[in-house]
Order: sequence, then structure tokens, then C-alpha cells
Amino acid sequence: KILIIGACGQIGTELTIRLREIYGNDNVIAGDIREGSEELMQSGPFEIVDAMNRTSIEDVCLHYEINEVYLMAAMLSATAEKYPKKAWNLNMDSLFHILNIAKEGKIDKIFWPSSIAVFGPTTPKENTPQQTVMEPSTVYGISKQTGERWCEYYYNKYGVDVRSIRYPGLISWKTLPGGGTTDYAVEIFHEALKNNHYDCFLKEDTSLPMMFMEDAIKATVSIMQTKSENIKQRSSYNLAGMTFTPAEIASEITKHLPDFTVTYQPDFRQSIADSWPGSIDDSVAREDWSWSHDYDLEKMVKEMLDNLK
Ligand code: VAH
Repeated sequence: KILIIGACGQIGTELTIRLREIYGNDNVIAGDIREGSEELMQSGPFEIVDAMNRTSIEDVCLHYEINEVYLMAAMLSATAEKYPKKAWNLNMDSLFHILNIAKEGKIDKIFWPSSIAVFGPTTPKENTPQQTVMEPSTVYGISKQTGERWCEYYYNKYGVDVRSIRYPGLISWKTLPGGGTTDYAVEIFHEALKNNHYDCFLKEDTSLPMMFMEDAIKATVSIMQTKSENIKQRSSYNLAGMTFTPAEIASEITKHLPDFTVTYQPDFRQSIADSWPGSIDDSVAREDWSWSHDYDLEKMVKEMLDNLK
């Protein structure tokens, strides 16, 4: 059976729904600190789980005989800069609880999300390779880079089968994201449809690696279904979908909403975005577990507007 911790979050919501479609509703337990969307709550078992409380996690794992855990709870980049200590504690304690439960043989397989936020200002910005200089300058990026080191350590030392993906910025319509720097690319749709105008918190030429949620969910399911011996990277895999700037996504939206206008008022999140790569080389994920993405900017914008209007 599968437990998703952070099941009510931006990724967790859609991941839970997809896993229930694949493995059956009653075999996928949604866990979070608060209840989620009606679709999520109606489609299968839900338990209040505090990702920072090991007993809370272990009780659910024992009760439902869980053998796979997807740990999707985390504090994202922008919020983590406001609450560094809380972000570090949430992002790290939750990971250690799951790694140790697996080390004790109580669960067999873990998915843990990393992020392109592990790269920093000294990382090559274009086509960032799988192995490269990583000096993250954000609390969130530091926590994700450290988490990757621990995942690899627990695999090598204790044989814990943990798999991970460095997600780019994720765009989705089912659940609002919370506290991310790439969230402008979600907000822009809601504002466009509501006000025909968006005041963007990043500069118009800020190029960032992005992915439509459908592709992120496909990759997550795929890496967990891959035979263990084919998972050669036990830190985390680079994953790429598309790269665009606020100006480019705004221009694509204007093809559908001709009167849409954007202004640019960069805030503290600009320095976070500037520390990240513009594009990612995910050739290693393509080699090891046949990854390929489906959505480009044009297809994503159409899908977002069709589902939000
Ligand atoms: C954030 N959406 O903005 C997350 C993600 C690469 C960005 O990690 O913090």
C-alpha cells in the first residue's frame, strides 16, 4: 500500500489521484496536516499526518501496512526565506523520519522530491548537467541539496530504496501552489482570467526551467515503477520540460486573451530566481528510465486556460 505525505499540496493532490487510478483507491492513503480538495477527500482514505512527527507517520504506516511512501511535504523557496529555521526543520526532519523508518525495514520504497533549486549562482546556467557545481544560495535549495546527500548515503550504507527527481517549476490548475518563486507561472493564468491583467513579481526576461504537472506526475510514477538496478542516480535526477520567461508565457496567453496585459514589479523572489539555472539537461533520466516530456509552452497554456475558464 502507498502513503502520500503532503497529499493536499500542489504535487500531492494530483499525484494521489493518479496513484489511485493506477493502484486502486483503497491502496493509496492520503496523509496531510489538513484536509484537501473534495476530489482528493472523496476518492480514498485520508489520515491527518504531521510530517515532522515520526510517531504520527509510523502509526499510519503500521495501521495500513504501507510499503511505499511519497514524501511531498515541504516549505518552498519564497516562504523558506521568510522562515528559514521552520523550513529547515520541516524539510529535513520529515526526510529523516522516512529514511529511518525504511532503514528499520518498515517500508520498502521512498519517493522524495528535490528541485532545480539545488543549483546556485555558480552553476552553469544553460543546459545544467546532472553532475555540476552546486552552491545553492536559498534555504530551500540548501535543504534539498542536503536531502539529496542523505538519500544517497542511506541507499549506499543501508540499502534504502529512495528515488528522487529535481523538479523544475511546476504549473498546474487543480491546486494552487504555495510559497514558490515559480508560482508566477500559475498566478498569471488566474489573474488573466479574472482581471485581464497580471502584475508579475519577476522581471520579464527571467528564464526558468518549467514543467506542466501532467509531465511531473508521469515522471514520478515512472521513476517509482523502474527496476531498482536501473536507478543509477541515488541523489536525484535532473528533469526538464520547457524553459520560458514571463514575457514568453504572457505572449502565449495573449494569443488566447488578446486584451491581456502584464506589468513587471520584481520583488525579493527575483534574487531567488536569478540564482537558478535557465535550462536543464535531463539526458541521464532519459537514458536510465526512458523519461520524455509531452507538454511544451503552447500545449500547456491551452490546457491551463481550457481548465480554468
Ligand atoms: C519553488 N516551485 O518555486 C518551487 C520549485 C524550482 C522551483 O522548487 O520554490
